[in-house]
Amino acid sequence: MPDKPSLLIVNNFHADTIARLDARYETHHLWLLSEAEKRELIERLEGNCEAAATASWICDEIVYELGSLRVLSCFGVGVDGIDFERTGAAGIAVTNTPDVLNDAVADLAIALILATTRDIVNADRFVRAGEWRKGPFPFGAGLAGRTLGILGLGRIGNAIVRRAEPFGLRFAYHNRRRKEDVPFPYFESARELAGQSDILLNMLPGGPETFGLVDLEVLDALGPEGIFINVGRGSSVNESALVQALRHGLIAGAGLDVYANEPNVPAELLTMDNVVLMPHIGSATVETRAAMGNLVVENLDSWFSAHTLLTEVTGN
Ligand code: NAP
Ligand code: 8YV
Repeated sequence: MPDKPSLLIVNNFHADTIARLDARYETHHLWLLSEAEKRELIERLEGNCEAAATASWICDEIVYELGSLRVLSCFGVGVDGIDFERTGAAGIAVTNTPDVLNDAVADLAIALILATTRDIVNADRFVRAGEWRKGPFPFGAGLAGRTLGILGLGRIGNAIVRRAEPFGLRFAYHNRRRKEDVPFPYFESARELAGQSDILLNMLPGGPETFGLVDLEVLDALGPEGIFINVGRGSSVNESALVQALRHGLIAGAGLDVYANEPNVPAELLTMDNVVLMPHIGSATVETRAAMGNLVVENLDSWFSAHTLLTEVTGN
C-alpha cells in the first residue's frame, strides 16, 4: 500500500506544479497513456483515488468515470474545460485559481490596448525596415477621453480598470446583471456596449452561455474607428465575423490573446497588419504560474488534511 494519497494528474498543465505533486502524492500521469491504458488505470484506481488535478480549460472525459473521485483541482480560473453537469451529478467538488492571475492578465490587456491604438508592432517593423528615413510613421489614437467598454467586468476586468484609469480612459460595461457598486454606465447587451465604446475588451468566460456572443452585429456597432481586444476566451467570439469586420473596415483593429481553436489561429488573421496576435500568454509570468500552481497544491493539501477547499467553484 502506498503511504501517500493517490492523485490522478489528467494533463501536463505546468511542469513545476506537477513535480511538486509528484513529490507529495502517489501520482498517475493520465496524459502519457494510450486510451486502453487510461481505461485500465481508471479501473485500477476505483475506490483508491479521490482526487485529480487538471488544466481548467481542458480535461479528459474519462476522469468522470472514476466513481471514487471527490475533488478536481484545476490550474486556471476559466473552468470551461470542466463538465459541471457531470461533476455535480457525481458529487465531485471543483477548484480553480482565481485572483492570483489578475495582475498578469490585466497587464497584458493594457499591453494590447497600447499595442493596437499606437500600432506598436508595425512601428517596430517600420524602424527595422529602414522606412523611418523616408518619412514619419502614421499617427495613432490617444486614450484620454476615450471609452473602454468591458464585456465581463469581474476580477480581471476590475484590475484592468485600475490600470487604465491613469490613462484618462472612461469605462462602461456589460455583465448579465448591473453591479450596484460599479459607477460606470451599464449596458444590457454587448451590442449596446459596443455602440458606446471606442475600445471593446472581452473578458468573458467561455462555455455555452457566451459562445459566439461577439458577432458581426456587435463588431459593426463598435464602428470603423473601434478596436476589439480579447483576453477572455476565443469561443465567445465569432472568429469569421471578426475576420470579416477587420477585412472590410467595420472595425479598425484588434488585439487578441485567445482564439476559438487554440493553438490554431485563423489563417486570415496572420496576414492582417491591423491585428496584434498573442499566444494565450495572459497569465504567463513565472511568478503568476507559480502562484496558480500553489493554489492547485493547497486545495489538494487542504482536502486531504481537513476535507475543506480554498477556492471551490460551481460553474464557469
Ligand atoms: P470573473 O471574476 O468571474 O468575471 C467574469 C465576469 O463576466 C463576471 O463579472 C460576470 O458577471 C460576467 N459574465 C459571465 N457570464 C456572462 C454572460 N453570459 N454575459 C455577460 N456577462 C457575463 O472572472 P475573471 O477571473 O475576471 O476571469 C474571466 C475570464 O478570463 C475567465 O473565465 C477566463 O476565461 C479568462 N482568462 C483568460 C486568461 C488569459 O490568459 N488570457 C487568463 C485568465 C482568465 P455576471 O455574473 O454579473 O454576469
Ligand atoms: C491559462 C487561463 O490557465 O486561467 C485561465 O483561465 O486562460 C490561463 O491562465 C493559461 O493560459 C494556461 O495555459
